[in-house]
Amino acid sequence: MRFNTKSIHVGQEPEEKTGAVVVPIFQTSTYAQPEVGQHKGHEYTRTSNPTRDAYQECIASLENAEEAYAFGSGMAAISTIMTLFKAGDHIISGDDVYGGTFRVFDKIFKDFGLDFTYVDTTDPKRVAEAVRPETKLVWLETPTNPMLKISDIRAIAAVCQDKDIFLGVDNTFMSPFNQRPLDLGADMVMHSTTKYIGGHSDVVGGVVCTNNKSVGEKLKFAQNAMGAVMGPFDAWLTLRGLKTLGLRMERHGQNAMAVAKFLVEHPAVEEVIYPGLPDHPGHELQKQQGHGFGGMVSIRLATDLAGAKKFCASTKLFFLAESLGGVESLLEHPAIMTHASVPEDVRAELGISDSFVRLSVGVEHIDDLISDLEQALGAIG
Ligand code: P1T
Repeated sequence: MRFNTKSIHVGQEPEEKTGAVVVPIFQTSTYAQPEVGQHKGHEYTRTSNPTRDAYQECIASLENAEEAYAFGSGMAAISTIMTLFKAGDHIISGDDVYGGTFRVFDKIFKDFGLDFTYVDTTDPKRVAEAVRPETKLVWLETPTNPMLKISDIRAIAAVCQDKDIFLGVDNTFMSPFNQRPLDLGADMVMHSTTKYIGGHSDVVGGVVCTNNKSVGEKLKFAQNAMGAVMGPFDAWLTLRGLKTLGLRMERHGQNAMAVAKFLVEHPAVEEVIYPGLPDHPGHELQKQQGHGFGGMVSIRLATDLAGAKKFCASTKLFFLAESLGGVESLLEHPAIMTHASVPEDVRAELGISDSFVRLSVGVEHIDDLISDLEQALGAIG
């Protein structure tokens, strides 16, 4: 089956009793057992639930994974991955990651004895140089949030394989439609499914997919033991989102490319960062390792903080909001919003300045989106 067929059919056979073509929401915490010690495949919803199982099977197939485990949020998924490691282990993380990811590493897991080194993963040599005997995991986002830097998954996987280090990729910005890191050598792929996978800004979730049996067993155990699971209704909404993932990603990509091209020409915009633009440093690499460039565009405005705030408050279709990946366009100011927990000097080094704005380009009609940006850029003054 091809991607768009899998997203509609895998794990989604008509229901046995009624023939319902949509997987039901098994909104139950527990399951009646015919006898002590016997059950019909499910005992308790923290451990397993038919709606969540259907969704996990479908998303696993889209990432070309054997197994997938769904969590209550992207951060719950990342936190559960961290529990696979122990005090003294060393983790190499990309230097430009979602602010909440940096925060949980720096403010929580560091105190549990995990040691983190942050490197610019766009150069695989820097990853290799940061490796120590205790290194157990390389964690990367590609494209990164919010600078949209591209890292070579294959090359970094090669660094890890030589040394028995796991490679985990946060694939949130690309979705499995645009990029499948397990095919490129990653051991785990994680998503904030709150974003493109759910796709409608109405549900928070996270998932981890893997082909590594021992990692899968540990994740399954931790999902149940720690209990940061996705509930049945959220799994149902996310499974519904998956059905149109391919269609949406195609339009997100087309719209983002058109928005990027429009912004490049606009005098109020100093810099446009979009991996689909030929002058993006990761453009050729992304062409090789993926199937599209996604819907995220970052810009540096030719103005100051007041001007950037004015722009963000002036768009009408692009809602000023955290998050991304929904059908509706959003924009946000990373320095004040999503990446406020990143120290100021690190933000400055990365280029997350006062005039830096991140756009999540939705699937509305492109002419309306461009008119909206045009009037908001005009309002900067
Ligand atoms: O919000 P949550 O579902 O817990 O996912 C966290 C997360 C993990 N990884 C990436 C790349 C992310 O972008 C996020 C969440 N990001 C936002 C809310 C944001 O606006 O960037």
